[in-house]
Amino acid sequence: MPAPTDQTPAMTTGDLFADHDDGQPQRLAEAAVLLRGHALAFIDELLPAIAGIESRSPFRHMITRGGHTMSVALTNCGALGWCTDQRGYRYTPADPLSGLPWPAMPPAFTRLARDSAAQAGFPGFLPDACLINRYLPGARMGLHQDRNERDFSAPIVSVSLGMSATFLFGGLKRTDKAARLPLFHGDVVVWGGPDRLRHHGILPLKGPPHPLLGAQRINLTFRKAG
Ligand code: MD6
Ligand code: FE
Repeated sequence: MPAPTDQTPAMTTGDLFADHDDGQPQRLAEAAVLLRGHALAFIDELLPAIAGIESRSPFRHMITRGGHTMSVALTNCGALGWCTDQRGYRYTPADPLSGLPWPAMPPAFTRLARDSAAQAGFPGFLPDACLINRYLPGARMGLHQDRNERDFSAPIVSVSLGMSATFLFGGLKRTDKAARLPLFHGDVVVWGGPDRLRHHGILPLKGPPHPLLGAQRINLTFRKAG
């Protein structure tokens, strides 16, 4: 039995999300797959790329359509970036803070997203948008659907870095009971097809700081938005 590491899920989540630490994709639903640790092979490229993006388009707390300040801070890269203000949610070609285009999608991001999608059964995925969410302890993401993209036929690829978090994986109806799935540094979730509009969220971030990233979790969410 190997020593537990931050790649090893705690065995508290029942059979569906049990500790199959065998490098194989875990099927979460018909068209939703968890690739444990799949981003670790890219980590030396991802972290400097995030620093470069952040230097041009810093993390900021946006205001939701309902007028609440998000606990998660976000930035974007790629041709389109996800934004919210009191007028609502949309994708924009420019960072509203600077008026400049969002930073370009780093090649390592594109490769990771494409490779992850292909492993999950979605070959040829070419994202034009990467939303980068930063959670500090206590930050959370309420149950939501990702439905601001033009076409729902492309999957979403979601990469977790840093502190562990509990992902809520719900159904197509907001009131469907959500499963809880622990996500660890390097994990990648891909979903599309019939699961593309599932509700999902993140419980308030808590727990020990991550050895490499400290007291934060960073989530990269790749979409084809335009
Ligand atoms: C997060 N993720 O993991 C937030 N959306 O911090 C998302 O909102 C998300 O992980 C669509 C598909 C996968 C996701
Ligand atoms: Fe989402």
